Amino acid sequence: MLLEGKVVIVTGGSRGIGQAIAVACAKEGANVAINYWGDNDKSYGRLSAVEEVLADIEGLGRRAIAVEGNVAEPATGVELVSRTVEALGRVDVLASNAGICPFHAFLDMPPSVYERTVAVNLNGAFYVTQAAANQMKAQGTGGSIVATSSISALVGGGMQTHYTPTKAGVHSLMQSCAIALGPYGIRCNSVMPGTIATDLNAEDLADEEKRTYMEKRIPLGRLGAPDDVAQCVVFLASDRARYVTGASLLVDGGLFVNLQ
Ligand code: RM4
Repeated sequence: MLLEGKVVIVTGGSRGIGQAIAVACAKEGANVAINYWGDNDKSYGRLSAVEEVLADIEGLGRRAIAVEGNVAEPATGVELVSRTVEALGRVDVLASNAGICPFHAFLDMPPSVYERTVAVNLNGAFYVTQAAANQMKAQGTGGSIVATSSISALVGGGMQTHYTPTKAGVHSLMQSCAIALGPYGIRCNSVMPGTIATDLNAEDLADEEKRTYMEKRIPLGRLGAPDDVAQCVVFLASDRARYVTGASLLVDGGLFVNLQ
């Protein structure tokens, strides 16, 4: 029970890595608020993505709320934090995770695709981190912020020229926030997932050749699962990582170091 009694916010918490983080934190004893956006609250005959996460967390005996909002809007983070405090009493951990990656070539990338990617991935991380940090500061008992950066903060992708700079930015944001928020006992770190099979890359990896190529590049021999990342977020969020701030943890099965 690494997060017993803690309150955790997860942005982009209805699917993919965020969903795994939300459930993993609940398994460790946390009450959880998830942010989501888009169609994830719509049920098409069965439980919606949001309902499913809430049910999973409640099934573990924890409390959960879901708050809709586009993290790119500065007001979303503020509302997310106040709704969390209202329902769950406080905020101890933020997993700043919401992100998009609409794979696209560089030379003809429309400004709208570029700008939306920066708005959600980087601006969103900034605004939500700012809102959560202000709440943690007011509580006076420290806190932990873990951002979902990416292996793409360190290496490029020809179809990701809009996305990789945002992930480098998220990593840099955590480094600077570690300095800005250290005096309040708020730790700021990032995880850098490699290739994790989620909805974000489902289309890209539906190409059998690309999928096999990626798998072959990974020394541990398989794509990552969302929970592989979530377990590392739990560690960084918990007191086990009490002296870790400004750090980043690659969670990539060895992909980054695999030159030859
Ligand atoms: C990652 C990396 C992965 C890709 C995801 C969407 O940072 O590039 O290979 O699947 O982004």
